Amino acid sequence: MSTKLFGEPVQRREDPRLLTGQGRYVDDLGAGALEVAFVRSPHAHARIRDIDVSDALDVEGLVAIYTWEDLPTLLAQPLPLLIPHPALTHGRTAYPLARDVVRHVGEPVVMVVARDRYLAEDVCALIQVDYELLKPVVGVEEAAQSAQLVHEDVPDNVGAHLIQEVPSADGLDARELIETAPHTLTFRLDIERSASMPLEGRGVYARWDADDRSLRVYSSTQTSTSVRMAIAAKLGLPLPKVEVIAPDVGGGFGVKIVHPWPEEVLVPWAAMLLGHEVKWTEDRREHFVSSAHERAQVQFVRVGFDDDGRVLGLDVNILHDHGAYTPYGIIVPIITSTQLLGPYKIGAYRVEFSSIYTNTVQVTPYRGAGRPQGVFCMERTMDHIAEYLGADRTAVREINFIQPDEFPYDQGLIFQDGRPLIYDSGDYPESLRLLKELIGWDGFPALKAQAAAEGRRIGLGIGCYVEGTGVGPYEGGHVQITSDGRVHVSTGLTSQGQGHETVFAQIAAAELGVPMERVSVVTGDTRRFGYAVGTFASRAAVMSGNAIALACRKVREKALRIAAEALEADPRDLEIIDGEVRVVGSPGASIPLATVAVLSNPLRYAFDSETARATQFAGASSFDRPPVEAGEEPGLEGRDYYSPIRSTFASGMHAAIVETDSLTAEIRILRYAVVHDCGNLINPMIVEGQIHGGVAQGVGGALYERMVYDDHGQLLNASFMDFLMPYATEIPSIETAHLETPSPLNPLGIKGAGEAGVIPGSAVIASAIEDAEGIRIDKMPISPSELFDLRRAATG
Ligand code: MCN
Repeated sequence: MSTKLFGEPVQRREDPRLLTGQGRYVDDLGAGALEVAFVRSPHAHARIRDIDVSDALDVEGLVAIYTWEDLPTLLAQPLPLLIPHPALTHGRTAYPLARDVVRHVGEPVVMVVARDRYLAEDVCALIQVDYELLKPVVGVEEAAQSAQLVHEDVPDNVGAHLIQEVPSADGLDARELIETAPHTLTFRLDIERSASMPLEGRGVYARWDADDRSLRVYSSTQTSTSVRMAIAAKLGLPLPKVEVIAPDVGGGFGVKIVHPWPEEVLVPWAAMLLGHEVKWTEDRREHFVSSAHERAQVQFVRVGFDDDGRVLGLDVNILHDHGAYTPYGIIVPIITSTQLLGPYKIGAYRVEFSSIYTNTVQVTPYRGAGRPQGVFCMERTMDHIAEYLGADRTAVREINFIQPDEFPYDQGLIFQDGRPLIYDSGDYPESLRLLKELIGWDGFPALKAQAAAEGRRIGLGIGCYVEGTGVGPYEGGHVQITSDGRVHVSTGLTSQGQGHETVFAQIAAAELGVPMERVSVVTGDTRRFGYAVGTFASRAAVMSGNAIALACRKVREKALRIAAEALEADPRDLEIIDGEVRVVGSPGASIPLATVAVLSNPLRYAFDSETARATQFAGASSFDRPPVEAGEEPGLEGRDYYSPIRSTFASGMHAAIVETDSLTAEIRILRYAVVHDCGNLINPMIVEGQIHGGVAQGVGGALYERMVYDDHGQLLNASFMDFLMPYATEIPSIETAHLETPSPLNPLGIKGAGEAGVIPGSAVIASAIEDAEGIRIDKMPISPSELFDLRRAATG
């Protein structure tokens, strides 16, 4: 492979389109479609006694009103539980429209279809739902002790309970080792609820072709292939009669991987039933109360360690707030418990979690997916050990690091993909060295003393993580070179802003030896590629990147074979440069890939795109066209799949310097440094952009963002007026250094990068505030008023 494009900071080719308003999002489509609005539950827990639509029926422009009772049998079932797990003994999912009980504010109860959204909303306001109020269960600790049940048949509100244990090399368990350790610490950590907040909410637009009995659905989804399967199954249609397309998607951050959302099956169903285009666009309040949240965990930690800070035993007990339903299984607490150990090898580990139902919005993965909570746990542990021993925080980390010569390193756990959690490669001591250099770790005490002399409080924090990325089972790529020499690449997974059009074109151009301008990329369109898993778990680069590279290699081989015949050369003597197949060392002997594409098809036509005329090539008459040989396929195209034996593990370390105002307790980030290792970089500029976006979300999670529920299960801050997201002004410029330890598991040696930036945010900021203030920070996010209260409590 030519390395010219692979690894280059190529500008994102999608940006001119997206930044100048040329993007095509779901709501840009379907002018003239009927529009949908939902009556959603205003109560956190209630039984539906009656739904009275009589006042709504006379509204001019109303087309249809549907409740659960109107749904056909397949649609009237609960939505699928996507990732079952033996520990999830009481998995529960919602009905597309509530059947008899609503379990969180925002649950859809009635669907209204009208001429436009305004009318649909007016109709919703006239529908009377009679509710019998039930006592809501709010707060994970309250739920774990409450006699009140979210689901009548789920005792103690416990959906899942799982213990994983990794004994020490000599067979001792974590609790034994903690009991006998020279030092022990016990503490509690809290992380509040937050959520993905993509600029574009969810949205669905469906067209039914009654003659063809086929559906075309546009959805703002992270997985068009799975939405397609769900629609076909739920609406009783053959798969080939359903097409699902993810057009431009304005961010997903995890929430759009859930499938099908109720709206994704209800809107196409209405389109079929009404024989008319139908669409629904989520509004912001709906996104707050009707999609999904994450984070929300309470963790009880007990750790035993020696005089040097070496961890001998770690015992973590996690209460995970799962909200009302578990459509995505227990992936989040599984990731927390298995990824928590980060770059460290510890004596023995025990982790236990209980996944608890509450009458709040359901919890599914949000960028980082359980890792920010795990890293908060492990990194707080490292800081607390250092504080106890009076040791440098980096020294305690270093002594626990897995060393470069210990890879592959088996953590002895089972990862989210059901496979052993084995780290493939990394160099944690070198990452730390780079980070300390970047942030000026060793010089910080002098800076701090100087600031103190000026009456200012500054603190330095650190956070390290390892992140399983590129989760299987597979992804595919298709590559076609047409007779104009253009290269058409498609892969089934979707894009939400990660820059896939650019990086996949870089890979294809580098593999095929063609200029990048000749390569076009399509993602998330089941018409072009029908098999895919989706975009989550920082997997697109590893999975589709490698699949596209493999497909390119097939096409390249075929091109060389055909060209060798035409040039009367040995394929081994050929190279492809600038879209031309050349005989190495004979500059005159060459043939353009465009011509090879013509030769690859027995028809041997070349279409001139300017005159729209077909030209018969190389004197081939209609009588002497060669046959398609056995084992051969016409066309210069190829398809391949990449399916890894297990995930690959990226890693990184962040450091931040914060200043806390000595009067107001306002918290300001002065510097933020990142060392990141995602194996070989396809595009360093894109990876940096991903890190910057992630860090911004990490800062949001550490200092601003939280879902505030009252005791009635009402979300009090369900708008951007009250849910504080950081502006650009709150995000410091981010200093980044890359380390590249290639993954030995995949042909391109890459690991994922899409979530990395967000993962250690809370850990790093907590560490820095603690350093500035000398007060334990064990609960995030933290606001100035909370810091102020902590100060007061500390000084009595
Ligand atoms: N990349 C690279 N070299 C590597 C690894 C990655 O150049 N060694 C590039 C990739 O080619 C891709 C980007 O970095 O352009 C992220 O790659 P990857 O880590 O494979 O992540 P995915 O593409 O699978 O994206 C998913 C990931 C997740 S899980 C969330 S959540 C997330 C994220 O990416 N949501 C995002 N980044 C987002 N960025 C935007 N703008 N919007 C979202 O919704």
